[in-house]
Amino acid sequence: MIRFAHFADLHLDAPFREAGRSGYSRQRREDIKAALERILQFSRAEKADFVLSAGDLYEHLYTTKNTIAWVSQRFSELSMPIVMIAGNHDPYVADSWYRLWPWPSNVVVLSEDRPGIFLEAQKTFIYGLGFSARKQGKPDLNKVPKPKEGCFNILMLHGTVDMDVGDQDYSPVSSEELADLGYDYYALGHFHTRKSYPTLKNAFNPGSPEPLGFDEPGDHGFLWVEADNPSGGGDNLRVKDISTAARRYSRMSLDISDAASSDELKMKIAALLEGLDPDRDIIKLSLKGRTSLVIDDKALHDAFFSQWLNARLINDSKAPYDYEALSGERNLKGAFTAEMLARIKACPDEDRTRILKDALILGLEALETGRIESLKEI
Ligand SMILES: [Mn+2]
Repeated sequence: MIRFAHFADLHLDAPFREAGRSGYSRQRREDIKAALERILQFSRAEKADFVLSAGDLYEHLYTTKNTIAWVSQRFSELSMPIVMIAGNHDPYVADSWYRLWPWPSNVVVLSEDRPGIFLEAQKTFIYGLGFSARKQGKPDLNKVPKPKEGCFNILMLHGTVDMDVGDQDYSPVSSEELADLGYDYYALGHFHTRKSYPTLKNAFNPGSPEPLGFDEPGDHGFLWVEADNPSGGGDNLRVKDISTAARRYSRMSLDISDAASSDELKMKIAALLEGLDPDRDIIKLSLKGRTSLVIDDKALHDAFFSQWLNARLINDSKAPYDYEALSGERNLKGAFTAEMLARIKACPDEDRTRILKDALILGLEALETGRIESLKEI
Protein backbone atom coordinates (compact mmCIF):
# COMPACT_ATOMS: atom_id res chain seq x y z
CA MET A 1 0.00 0.00 0.00
CA ILE A 2 1.09 3.55 -0.71
CA ARG A 3 -0.17 6.70 1.04
CA PHE A 4 0.53 10.30 0.10
CA ALA A 5 -0.69 13.91 0.28
CA HIS A 6 -1.38 15.80 -2.95
CA PHE A 7 -1.84 19.55 -2.84
CA ALA A 8 -1.50 22.39 -5.36
CA ASP A 9 -2.03 26.13 -5.83
CA LEU A 10 -1.07 27.28 -2.37
CA HIS A 11 0.06 30.72 -3.73
CA LEU A 12 2.24 31.75 -0.80
CA ASP A 13 2.50 35.56 -0.50
CA ALA A 14 -0.50 36.20 -2.74
CA PRO A 15 -1.16 39.96 -2.48
CA PHE A 16 -4.88 39.96 -1.43
CA ARG A 17 -5.58 43.45 -2.64
CA GLU A 18 -9.26 43.60 -1.71
CA ALA A 19 -10.30 45.82 1.19
CA GLY A 20 -10.91 44.29 4.59
CA ARG A 21 -10.38 44.85 8.28
CA SER A 22 -7.06 46.45 9.18
CA GLY A 23 -4.20 43.98 8.65
CA TYR A 24 -6.37 41.91 6.29
CA SER A 25 -3.78 41.14 3.60
CA ARG A 26 -1.18 40.10 6.14
CA GLN A 27 -3.73 37.91 7.93
CA ARG A 28 -4.65 36.20 4.67
CA ARG A 29 -1.01 35.48 3.84
CA GLU A 30 -0.70 33.93 7.31
CA ASP A 31 -3.81 31.84 6.54
CA ILE A 32 -2.02 30.36 3.53
CA LYS A 33 0.95 29.42 5.67
CA ALA A 34 -1.38 27.87 8.25
CA ALA A 35 -2.98 25.75 5.50
CA LEU A 36 0.46 24.44 4.53
CA GLU A 37 1.20 23.70 8.19
CA ARG A 38 -1.98 21.60 8.35
CA ILE A 39 -1.01 19.64 5.23
CA LEU A 40 2.44 18.93 6.60
CA GLN A 41 1.19 18.09 10.11
CA PHE A 42 -1.34 15.66 8.67
CA SER A 43 1.30 14.06 6.45
CA ARG A 44 3.67 13.67 9.37
CA ALA A 45 0.99 12.25 11.72
CA GLU A 46 -0.15 9.79 9.04
CA LYS A 47 3.44 8.90 8.13
CA ALA A 48 2.85 9.69 4.45
CA ASP A 49 5.20 8.01 1.99
CA PHE A 50 5.68 11.38 0.28
CA VAL A 51 4.01 14.75 -0.35
CA LEU A 52 3.24 16.21 -3.80
CA SER A 53 2.98 19.92 -4.64
CA ALA A 54 1.56 20.27 -8.17
CA GLY A 55 2.57 23.87 -8.93
CA ASP A 56 1.86 27.46 -7.82
CA LEU A 57 3.37 26.84 -4.39
CA TYR A 58 4.25 30.54 -4.23
CA GLU A 59 3.83 33.77 -6.20
CA HIS A 60 7.03 34.35 -8.13
CA LEU A 61 6.36 38.11 -8.39
CA TYR A 62 5.57 38.67 -4.70
CA THR A 63 7.23 35.98 -2.62
CA THR A 64 9.89 37.14 -0.21
CA LYS A 65 13.07 35.34 0.68
CA ASN A 66 11.76 35.09 4.25
CA THR A 67 8.75 33.11 3.09
CA ILE A 68 10.88 30.73 1.03
CA ALA A 69 13.19 30.26 4.04
CA TRP A 70 10.11 29.49 6.15
CA VAL A 71 8.76 26.87 3.70
CA SER A 72 12.17 25.33 3.34
CA GLN A 73 12.46 25.05 7.14
CA ARG A 74 9.00 23.44 7.39
CA PHE A 75 9.85 20.97 4.63
CA SER A 76 13.13 20.07 6.33
CA GLU A 77 11.21 19.04 9.47
CA LEU A 78 9.63 16.17 7.54
CA SER A 79 11.46 12.96 6.82
CA MET A 80 9.55 11.90 3.69
CA PRO A 81 10.25 13.20 0.16
CA ILE A 82 8.40 16.33 -0.97
CA VAL A 83 8.10 16.35 -4.74
CA MET A 84 7.21 19.59 -6.51
CA ILE A 85 6.60 20.93 -9.98
CA ALA A 86 6.42 24.60 -10.99
CA GLY A 87 3.16 26.25 -12.04
CA ASN A 88 2.34 29.32 -14.11
CA HIS A 89 2.64 31.58 -11.04
CA ASP A 90 5.99 30.14 -9.97
CA PRO A 91 7.55 29.03 -13.28
CA TYR A 92 10.96 27.40 -13.42
CA VAL A 93 12.62 30.51 -14.87
CA ALA A 94 16.25 31.59 -14.46
CA ASP A 95 15.65 33.38 -11.13
CA SER A 96 13.15 30.86 -9.78
CA TRP A 97 13.35 29.98 -6.07
CA TYR A 98 12.97 26.36 -7.17
CA ARG A 99 16.34 26.74 -8.92
CA LEU A 100 18.19 29.11 -6.62
CA TRP A 101 17.18 28.13 -3.11
CA PRO A 102 19.27 25.47 -1.27
CA TRP A 103 16.29 23.18 -0.56
CA PRO A 104 16.71 20.46 2.07
CA SER A 105 17.71 17.01 0.85
CA ASN A 106 14.17 15.56 1.06
CA VAL A 107 12.83 18.13 -1.44
CA VAL A 108 12.76 17.21 -5.12
CA VAL A 109 11.90 19.76 -7.82
CA LEU A 110 10.93 18.08 -11.09
CA SER A 111 11.79 20.33 -14.01
CA GLU A 112 13.13 20.22 -17.56
CA ASP A 113 16.55 19.60 -16.00
CA ARG A 114 15.32 16.58 -14.08
CA PRO A 115 11.75 15.64 -15.03
CA GLY A 116 11.49 12.24 -13.31
CA ILE A 117 12.50 10.53 -10.10
CA PHE A 118 12.28 6.98 -8.85
CA LEU A 119 11.71 6.81 -5.10
CA GLU A 120 13.38 3.53 -4.25
CA ALA A 121 12.00 3.06 -0.73
CA GLN A 122 8.44 3.90 -1.83
CA LYS A 123 8.68 1.91 -5.09
CA THR A 124 7.21 4.93 -6.85
CA PHE A 125 8.12 6.65 -10.12
CA ILE A 126 7.10 10.30 -10.43
CA TYR A 127 7.30 12.33 -13.64
CA GLY A 128 6.60 16.07 -13.67
CA LEU A 129 5.26 18.42 -16.34
CA GLY A 130 5.57 21.85 -14.80
CA PHE A 131 5.93 25.36 -16.17
CA SER A 132 9.22 26.86 -17.32
CA ALA A 133 7.57 30.13 -18.40
CA ARG A 134 4.51 32.09 -17.28
CA LYS A 135 2.62 30.84 -20.30
CA GLN A 136 3.04 27.50 -21.93
CA GLY A 137 1.18 25.66 -24.67
CA LYS A 138 0.50 21.97 -25.09
CA PRO A 139 3.06 19.80 -23.28
CA ASP A 140 5.03 17.26 -25.32
CA LEU A 141 3.58 14.01 -24.02
CA ASN A 142 5.98 12.00 -26.23
CA LYS A 143 8.68 12.89 -23.72
CA VAL A 144 6.81 11.14 -20.91
CA PRO A 145 8.44 7.75 -20.32
CA LYS A 146 6.47 4.52 -20.14
CA PRO A 147 5.32 3.68 -16.62
CA LYS A 148 7.76 1.49 -14.72
CA GLU A 149 6.55 -2.03 -14.13
CA GLY A 150 6.02 -3.36 -10.64
CA CYS A 151 5.79 0.06 -9.02
CA PHE A 152 3.37 2.97 -8.59
CA ASN A 153 3.59 5.60 -11.36
CA ILE A 154 2.55 9.22 -10.88
CA LEU A 155 2.36 11.97 -13.48
CA MET A 156 2.32 15.49 -12.06
CA LEU A 157 0.87 18.15 -14.35
CA HIS A 158 0.06 21.80 -13.82
CA GLY A 159 -2.48 22.48 -16.56
CA THR A 160 -5.96 22.16 -18.02
CA VAL A 161 -7.63 18.83 -18.81
CA ASP A 162 -10.55 18.47 -21.25
CA MET A 163 -11.35 22.13 -21.62
CA ASP A 164 -11.86 24.34 -24.58
CA VAL A 165 -9.27 26.82 -23.39
CA GLY A 166 -9.17 29.13 -26.38
CA ASP A 167 -6.14 31.39 -26.02
CA GLN A 168 -5.92 30.53 -22.30
CA ASP A 169 -3.20 28.12 -23.23
CA TYR A 170 -2.18 26.70 -19.86
CA SER A 171 -0.63 23.36 -20.71
CA PRO A 172 -3.83 21.83 -22.16
CA VAL A 173 -4.25 18.05 -22.49
CA SER A 174 -7.19 15.68 -22.91
CA SER A 175 -8.12 12.91 -20.50
CA GLU A 176 -7.69 10.40 -23.36
CA GLU A 177 -4.10 11.54 -23.88
CA LEU A 178 -3.41 11.16 -20.18
CA ALA A 179 -5.11 7.75 -20.00
CA ASP A 180 -2.97 6.55 -22.94
CA LEU A 181 0.15 7.20 -20.89
CA GLY A 182 -0.99 4.44 -18.53
CA TYR A 183 0.05 6.05 -15.24
CA ASP A 184 -1.53 5.05 -11.93
CA TYR A 185 -2.25 8.54 -10.64
CA TYR A 186 -2.38 11.96 -12.32
CA ALA A 187 -1.54 14.65 -9.75
CA LEU A 188 -2.95 17.80 -11.31
CA GLY A 189 -2.86 21.45 -10.33
CA HIS A 190 -3.97 24.83 -11.72
CA PHE A 191 -7.70 25.02 -10.94
CA HIS A 192 -8.45 26.45 -7.55
CA THR A 193 -11.57 24.39 -6.96
CA ARG A 194 -11.48 20.59 -6.59
CA LYS A 195 -11.88 18.70 -9.82
CA SER A 196 -12.19 15.07 -10.77
CA TYR A 197 -12.75 13.71 -14.26
CA PRO A 198 -15.54 11.27 -15.18
CA THR A 199 -13.49 9.86 -18.07
CA LEU A 200 -10.26 9.51 -16.10
CA LYS A 201 -10.91 8.09 -12.65
CA ASN A 202 -7.31 8.37 -11.44
CA ALA A 203 -6.84 12.11 -12.16
CA PHE A 204 -7.45 14.73 -9.48
CA ASN A 205 -7.05 18.47 -9.10
CA PRO A 206 -7.17 19.33 -5.38
CA GLY A 207 -7.84 23.10 -5.63
CA SER A 208 -6.27 25.77 -3.43
CA PRO A 209 -5.74 24.75 0.24
CA GLU A 210 -6.81 28.26 1.27
CA PRO A 211 -9.26 29.99 -1.10
CA LEU A 212 -7.93 33.20 -2.63
CA GLY A 213 -11.05 35.03 -3.78
CA PHE A 214 -14.78 35.08 -4.47
CA ASP A 215 -14.37 32.82 -7.50
CA GLU A 216 -13.18 30.09 -5.11
CA PRO A 217 -16.27 29.51 -2.91
CA GLY A 218 -16.92 26.62 -0.53
CA ASP A 219 -14.52 24.48 1.42
CA HIS A 220 -10.88 24.02 0.40
CA GLY A 221 -8.07 21.64 1.24
CA PHE A 222 -5.84 18.91 -0.15
CA LEU A 223 -6.15 15.25 -1.14
CA TRP A 224 -5.06 12.26 0.87
CA VAL A 225 -4.51 9.26 -1.36
CA GLU A 226 -4.19 5.59 -0.47
CA ALA A 227 -3.56 3.00 -3.16
CA ASP A 228 -2.28 -0.49 -3.71
CA ASN A 229 1.28 -0.61 -4.93
CA PRO A 230 1.60 -1.78 -7.65
CA SER A 231 -1.90 -0.64 -8.47
CA GLY A 232 -2.80 -2.30 -11.75
CA GLY A 233 -3.96 0.90 -13.43
CA GLY A 234 -5.06 2.84 -10.37
CA ASP A 235 -8.39 1.03 -9.88
CA ASN A 236 -7.99 0.77 -6.14
CA LEU A 237 -7.43 4.40 -5.29
CA ARG A 238 -8.96 5.83 -2.15
CA VAL A 239 -8.94 9.61 -2.35
CA LYS A 240 -10.13 11.75 0.55
CA ASP A 241 -10.66 15.54 0.71
CA ILE A 242 -9.05 16.99 3.81
CA SER A 243 -10.09 20.55 4.73
CA THR A 244 -7.44 23.12 5.52
CA ALA A 245 -9.08 26.48 4.77
CA ALA A 246 -9.41 29.12 7.46
CA ARG A 247 -11.91 31.22 5.48
CA ARG A 248 -14.87 30.66 3.18
CA TYR A 249 -15.88 33.03 0.40
CA SER A 250 -19.49 33.47 -0.63
CA ARG A 251 -21.50 35.80 -2.78
CA MET A 252 -25.01 36.38 -1.55
CA SER A 253 -27.95 38.35 -2.83
CA LEU A 254 -31.06 39.54 -1.06
CA ASP A 255 -34.24 40.71 -2.76
CA ILE A 256 -35.49 43.62 -0.69
CA SER A 257 -38.57 44.47 -2.82
CA ASP A 258 -41.00 43.40 -0.09
CA ALA A 259 -39.25 45.14 2.83
CA ALA A 260 -41.75 47.79 3.94
CA SER A 261 -39.42 49.71 6.25
CA SER A 262 -35.74 50.15 7.09
CA ASP A 263 -36.27 48.00 10.18
CA GLU A 264 -37.73 45.21 8.08
CA LEU A 265 -34.78 45.49 5.69
CA LYS A 266 -32.38 45.14 8.63
CA MET A 267 -34.27 42.10 9.89
CA LYS A 268 -33.96 40.48 6.47
CA ILE A 269 -30.21 41.09 6.40
CA ALA A 270 -29.82 39.79 9.96
CA ALA A 271 -31.72 36.62 9.07
CA LEU A 272 -29.50 36.04 6.04
CA LEU A 273 -26.33 36.41 8.10
CA GLU A 274 -27.47 34.05 10.84
CA GLY A 275 -25.06 31.16 11.23
CA LEU A 276 -22.23 32.93 9.42
CA ASP A 277 -18.97 33.62 11.22
CA PRO A 278 -17.51 37.16 10.89
CA ASP A 279 -14.00 35.72 11.13
CA ARG A 280 -14.45 32.69 8.91
CA ASP A 281 -16.88 33.94 6.25
CA ILE A 282 -15.84 36.48 3.65
CA ILE A 283 -18.94 37.72 1.89
CA LYS A 284 -20.16 40.00 -0.83
CA LEU A 285 -23.83 40.79 -0.28
CA SER A 286 -25.82 42.50 -3.01
CA LEU A 287 -29.20 44.00 -2.35
CA LYS A 288 -31.53 43.42 -5.29
CA GLY A 289 -35.06 44.22 -6.32
CA ARG A 290 -37.12 47.40 -6.47
CA THR A 291 -37.77 49.50 -3.41
CA SER A 292 -38.74 53.05 -2.48
CA LEU A 293 -36.71 52.81 0.74
CA VAL A 294 -33.75 55.16 1.00
CA ILE A 295 -30.74 52.92 1.48
CA ASP A 296 -27.64 54.25 3.18
CA ASP A 297 -25.01 51.68 2.13
CA LYS A 298 -22.39 52.94 4.53
CA ALA A 299 -24.70 52.98 7.56
CA LEU A 300 -25.89 49.45 6.74
CA HIS A 301 -22.34 48.25 6.29
CA ASP A 302 -21.31 49.78 9.62
CA ALA A 303 -24.36 48.33 11.38
CA PHE A 304 -23.67 44.78 10.24
CA PHE A 305 -20.10 44.37 9.12
CA SER A 306 -17.77 46.59 11.15
CA GLN A 307 -16.40 43.54 13.00
CA TRP A 308 -16.06 41.31 9.93
CA LEU A 309 -12.69 40.35 8.52
CA ASN A 310 -13.96 41.19 5.04
CA ALA A 311 -17.57 41.79 4.05
CA ARG A 312 -18.91 44.02 1.31
CA LEU A 313 -22.41 45.33 0.87
CA ILE A 314 -23.43 46.35 -2.62
CA ASN A 315 -26.68 48.14 -3.24
CA ASP A 316 -27.97 46.98 -6.62
CA SER A 317 -31.60 47.74 -5.83
CA LYS A 318 -33.57 50.04 -8.11
CA ALA A 319 -36.36 52.55 -7.64
CA PRO A 320 -39.87 51.14 -8.16
CA TYR A 321 -41.62 51.70 -11.47
CA ASP A 322 -44.07 54.58 -11.68
CA TYR A 323 -46.85 52.60 -13.39
CA GLU A 324 -49.22 55.51 -13.86
CA ALA A 325 -46.57 57.54 -15.66
CA LEU A 326 -45.43 54.50 -17.69
CA SER A 327 -48.96 53.59 -18.80
CA GLY A 328 -49.29 57.06 -20.29
CA GLU A 329 -46.23 56.62 -22.55
CA ARG A 330 -47.06 56.26 -26.26
CA ASN A 331 -44.87 53.23 -26.91
CA LEU A 332 -44.78 49.45 -26.40
CA LYS A 333 -43.87 49.82 -22.72
CA GLY A 334 -46.82 52.16 -22.20
CA ALA A 335 -49.27 49.83 -23.97
CA PHE A 336 -47.95 46.80 -22.06
CA THR A 337 -48.19 48.57 -18.70
CA ALA A 338 -51.72 49.83 -19.34
CA GLU A 339 -52.87 46.35 -20.39
CA MET A 340 -51.29 44.67 -17.35
CA LEU A 341 -52.69 47.25 -14.91
CA ALA A 342 -56.16 46.66 -16.33
CA ARG A 343 -55.77 42.90 -15.90
CA ILE A 344 -54.51 43.28 -12.34
CA LYS A 345 -57.42 45.54 -11.47
CA ALA A 346 -59.93 43.04 -12.87
CA CYS A 347 -58.35 40.00 -11.25
CA PRO A 348 -60.38 38.56 -8.34
CA ASP A 349 -57.80 35.97 -7.26
CA GLU A 350 -54.94 36.91 -4.91
CA ASP A 351 -52.41 34.36 -6.20
CA ARG A 352 -53.10 35.28 -9.77
CA THR A 353 -52.79 38.97 -8.96
CA ARG A 354 -49.31 38.32 -7.58
CA ILE A 355 -48.36 36.46 -10.77
CA LEU A 356 -49.66 39.33 -12.90
CA LYS A 357 -47.66 41.86 -10.84
CA ASP A 358 -44.49 39.79 -11.27
CA ALA A 359 -45.24 39.49 -15.00
CA LEU A 360 -45.58 43.26 -15.23
CA ILE A 361 -42.15 43.82 -13.63
CA LEU A 362 -40.44 41.09 -15.68
CA GLY A 363 -42.07 42.31 -18.87
CA LEU A 364 -40.89 45.87 -18.28
CA GLU A 365 -37.39 44.64 -17.52
CA ALA A 366 -37.35 42.59 -20.71
CA LEU A 367 -38.58 45.55 -22.76
CA GLU A 368 -36.00 47.89 -21.22
CA THR A 369 -32.89 45.74 -21.17
CA GLY A 370 -33.56 42.82 -23.52
CA ARG A 371 -33.07 40.33 -20.67
CA ILE A 372 -34.58 39.41 -17.31
CA GLU A 373 -32.08 39.68 -14.47
CA SER A 374 -34.48 39.37 -11.55
CA LEU A 375 -36.19 36.19 -12.81
CA LYS A 376 -34.10 33.94 -10.57
CA GLU A 377 -35.15 35.84 -7.47
CA ILE A 378 -38.88 35.45 -8.03
MN1 LIG B 1 -2.83 28.58 -9.27
